[in-house]
Amino acid sequence: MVTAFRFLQFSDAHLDSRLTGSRLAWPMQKRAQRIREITAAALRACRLAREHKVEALFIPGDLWDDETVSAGTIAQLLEAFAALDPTPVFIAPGNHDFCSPTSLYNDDVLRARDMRAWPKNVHIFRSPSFTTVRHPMRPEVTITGRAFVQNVSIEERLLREPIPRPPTSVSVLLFHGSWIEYEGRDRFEEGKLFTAPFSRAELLAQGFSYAALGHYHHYAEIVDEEGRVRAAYAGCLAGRYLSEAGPHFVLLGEISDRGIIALEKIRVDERTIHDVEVDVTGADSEAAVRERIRRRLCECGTRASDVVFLRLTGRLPRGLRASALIDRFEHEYFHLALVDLTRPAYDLDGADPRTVQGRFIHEMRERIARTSDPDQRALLERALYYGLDALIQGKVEPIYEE
Ligand SMILES: [Mn+2]
Repeated sequence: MVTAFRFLQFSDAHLDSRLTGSRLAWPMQKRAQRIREITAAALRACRLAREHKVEALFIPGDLWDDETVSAGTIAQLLEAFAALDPTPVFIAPGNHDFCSPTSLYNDDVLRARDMRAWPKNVHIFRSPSFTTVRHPMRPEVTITGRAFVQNVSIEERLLREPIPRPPTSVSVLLFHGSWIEYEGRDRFEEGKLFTAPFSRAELLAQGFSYAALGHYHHYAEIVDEEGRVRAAYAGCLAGRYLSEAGPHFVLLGEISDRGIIALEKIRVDERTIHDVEVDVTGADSEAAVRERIRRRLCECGTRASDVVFLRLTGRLPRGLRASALIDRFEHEYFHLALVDLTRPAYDLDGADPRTVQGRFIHEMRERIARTSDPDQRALLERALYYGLDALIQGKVEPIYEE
């Protein structure tokens, strides 16, 4: 029986990622602040490793975004890792922080930029093939990993064939890739690479004590037949996009020769992104609409430091504009983004069929009912409301576009 081995795991910090093109529509200043906060969260995670006296820090990839990461951020990271010496840090580069001759994992590149070299307590898995190293202080513990060497999708099933390694009582795998049974919200995100796919069965057949996984951005675990956790994605370090709504973690774990005996989730970011939908149908005044929004935000557990993505749906009383109703809420959060999907509460059923308006409603609703294509249907619905705006209010504004 070996003494339990303690580790800290985090991944997918995506340091200095741009945060542009997000549905959260970060204003420039808050975006800059958020980018700094994510770096601070990574440094806090490194401090946690020391506070909890772990024996290793495991980072299964996407530590930074290669195209945008600054020298200043890398310098802070290198200092934080060096401060952990002699505790080793193991890094398996992912698709966003791939390890190439021109990447920041190369000491020559750092030197050319007048930066310090990688600290000696950091082990980077630089080869695209699996290699295994022994823990410097715990020879009964092995760590196996590989590197992405460019940001391209790998179709090959890398975990299909057994990975050769010496027999030991505790074996850890660091792996960056797509677990095919993963169900988190970022799985089908636009632009998300499906890469180095593997199944639960393939991973379990490898027989590692534990696999620290990277690539997907929500916590997810793979459990064996005995109910023991055999692999986990810590998820991203801090939320940046709508698909990253919810809490994010660093993992503090303990492994014995029986496998994982403890795995604790620790938050290092004070903000949570919330995806909140409020149906305003039936709220017949400005005050009633506001009250409904307030109640829903409260139910969702939102706090002042959080980021809120607010979707308003349903029928809004005529003359009320959603954007005018939420100004008060905007100031209550670090950031609030509104998507107004409401339609005016026109009485579609009660329209008189002898009037132009009544015939227009009837004709448009028939066309909508005959359409099975969702895009065509959405277009016809918008046309119905633009037409009614013209007929009833005598004024048309482009307000029904998403
Ligand atoms: Mn990735």
